[in-house]
Amino acid sequence: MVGRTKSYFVIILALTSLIYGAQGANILGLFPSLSPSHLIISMSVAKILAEQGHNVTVVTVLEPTITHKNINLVAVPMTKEEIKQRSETIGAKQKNTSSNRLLSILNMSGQMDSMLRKMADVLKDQRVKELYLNKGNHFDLVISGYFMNDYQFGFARKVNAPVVVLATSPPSQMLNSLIGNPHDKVEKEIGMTFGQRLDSYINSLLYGIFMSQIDQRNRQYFKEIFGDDPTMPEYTDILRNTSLVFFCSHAASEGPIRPSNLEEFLGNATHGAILLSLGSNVQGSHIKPDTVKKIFSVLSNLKQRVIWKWEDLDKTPGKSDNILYSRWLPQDDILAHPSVKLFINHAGKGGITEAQYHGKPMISLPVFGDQPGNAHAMVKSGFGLALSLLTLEEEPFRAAVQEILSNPKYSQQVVKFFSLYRDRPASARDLLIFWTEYVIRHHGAAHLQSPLVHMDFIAANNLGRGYFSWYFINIAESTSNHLRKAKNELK
Ligand SMILES: *[C@@H]1O[C@H](CO)[C@@H](O)[C@H](O)[C@H]1NC(C)=O
Ligand SMILES: *[C@@H]1O[C@H](CO)[C@@H](O)[C@H](O)[C@H]1NC(C)=O
Ligand SMILES: *[C@@H]1O[C@H](CO)[C@@H](O)[C@H](O)[C@H]1NC(C)=O
Ligand SMILES: *[C@@H]1O[C@H](CO)[C@@H](O)[C@H](O)[C@H]1NC(C)=O
Ligand SMILES: CC(=O)N[C@H]1CO[C@H](CO)[C@@H](O)[C@@H]1O
Repeated sequence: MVGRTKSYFVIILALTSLIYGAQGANILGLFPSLSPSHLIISMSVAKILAEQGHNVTVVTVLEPTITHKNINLVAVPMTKEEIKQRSETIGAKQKNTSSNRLLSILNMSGQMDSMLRKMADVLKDQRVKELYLNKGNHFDLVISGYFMNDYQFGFARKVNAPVVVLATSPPSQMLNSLIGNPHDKVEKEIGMTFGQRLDSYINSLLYGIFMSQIDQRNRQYFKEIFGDDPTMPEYTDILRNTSLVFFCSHAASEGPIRPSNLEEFLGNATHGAILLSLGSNVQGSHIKPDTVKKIFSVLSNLKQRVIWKWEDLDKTPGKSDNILYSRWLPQDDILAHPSVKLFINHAGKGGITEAQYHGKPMISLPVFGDQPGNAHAMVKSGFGLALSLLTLEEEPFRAAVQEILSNPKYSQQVVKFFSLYRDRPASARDLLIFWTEYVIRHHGAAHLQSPLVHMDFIAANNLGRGYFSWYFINIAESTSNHLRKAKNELK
């Protein structure tokens, strides 16, 4: 009797470990992005998994500020020359943009070349190759930090583990094909005019050109890095192996570190405070001196206190009693402070999400990449205003600051959002842990994948199966709708 109970017990234990058995897994994070803000998010994810008892190995270029004793770091730092070049590239982006969209998109991919090059070189580094050459290593999962680097999935194949993509951005067209999401050629929005829809369509075509360039480059890097291995599957098949994509929903707090002078500065701010931070890529020295002067002129004349993220404390934009410059800021903690009434940012996804999380209205000064799009979405949601940093003028900037400080509608709107945002069945942390372990438990969880990932264009769009005419009618119908609406607008 006793023996039988014991064996039941063993069976139950075995079953439980089958269902819940993802403890102490070996997880490999490939995070070679050269953007410090991406690394903060990726390392937060690594830390959460390490805290769960997983053995996490991460490959990075930049030195992470977030660490944990269960995280093994494989660092492939940039050379001095590479650091200099990168700073110049970002500086060039602030100072020179073409008004021609096609040219500037082509140019953007050109400028990104050196960043992508470095990321590809990281995978060729002997320290990194050892991870699969050393047969003693075993990985249950690869987390691929996303930065237009799909060739990186080849690494997951090398260590024979499922791959999860960690995107430090909102859902975007770039990620759609990986998980079989359909492409929307035109943004869907109530009340869009024909002109706006046309504009949105042209944008999506230009984006397509940009993406095909990136795709070509990825194919070339894939060949360079893994071409010596004849057992490697085709690149196209490698792309169809993504188990899951994590989008960035809310950057984890960097902890309760708050330099006491900041605490005091905010605590004493009887008229409220403003936080100005243009993110980790854009440094003060990258902004045109003239623009800095204009920003200073507006902010130094306010009765609100201002915390301004600025690297070179020997050469600040100017002295003013209400402005405190700081090289590094616990941004999340500052935004949580009740004194803060406005967050001036560069429309990075991380910063906007943090402001939304703390219910703070914003002024965004986007520069490049996903920033203009993030700023547009933020303004549309009613959380604040946006002005281009490249063409910033004093008066519109002053007016925008006054508008946000005096008109409560922005703060009300973002507070409304934040009460919805925080009201969820599980925290982002719990969801991350659950789905990561789920993919490990089910060896890639291929059943989660959309069949569209494995279908070509014709099959995916039901062409050639008698649906052809239906498809066309649909197009004709929506086109005539567009035309009717356009005519009404002209009247
Ligand atoms: C911007 O680019 C133009 C050519 O496209 C060049 O003439 C100009 O000097 C550049 N400006 C800066 C600030 O680099
Ligand atoms: C493209 O970028 C380079 C810097 O990388 C800049 O010198 C050039 O003027 C840009 N051209 C256009 C058309 O924007
Ligand atoms: C953690 O992973 C690394 C890299 O695969 C490996 O060298 C190390 O032995 C692992 N540690 C444990 C405790 O499994
Ligand atoms: C804040 O106020 C306290 C007391 O009211 C004062 O001692 C302190 O110097 C003030 N700090 C700043 C930064 O103004
Ligand atoms: C989601 C998916 O298709 N995963 C597959 C990726 O490749 C490995 C090994 O080749 C398979 O075992 C997974 O099922």
